[in-house]
Amino acid sequence: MIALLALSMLLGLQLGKWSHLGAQRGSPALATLTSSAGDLQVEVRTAPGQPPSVGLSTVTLNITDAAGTPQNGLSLAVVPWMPAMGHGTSVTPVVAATGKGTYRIYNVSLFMAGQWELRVDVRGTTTDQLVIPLLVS
Ligand SMILES: [Cu+2]
Repeated sequence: MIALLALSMLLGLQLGKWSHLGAQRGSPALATLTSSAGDLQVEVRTAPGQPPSVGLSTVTLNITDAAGTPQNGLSLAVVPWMPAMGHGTSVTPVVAATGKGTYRIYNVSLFMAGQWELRVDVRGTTTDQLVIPLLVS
């Protein structure tokens, strides 16, 4: 009984630990966007808050082609940008592809409230651009 209790506490701790790593597919998306050239469909989720709050966020992208097929093997270069004030961030985001068309962007430093965008250059099997609006409160 005590072992079971300990196990469930451990599982709870583990789930708590994972939840900050990024929103999961299946939870509601913050936005669904089409790439600039129109070839990619992108679902956007943010963690730990959705919509994001001031501070560090993880942004998860689920990328498919127009037919809904997940797109693996893309290389993403991400620049957080605040258009109204013409500045980015001193922190460089880190991108990790986790398969099934999922890309996690860590270290997105949204250090002010207001309208930001993530400017994403896509290279690989296709060349395209994403502009992802993020309203930070
Ligand atoms: Cu600003």
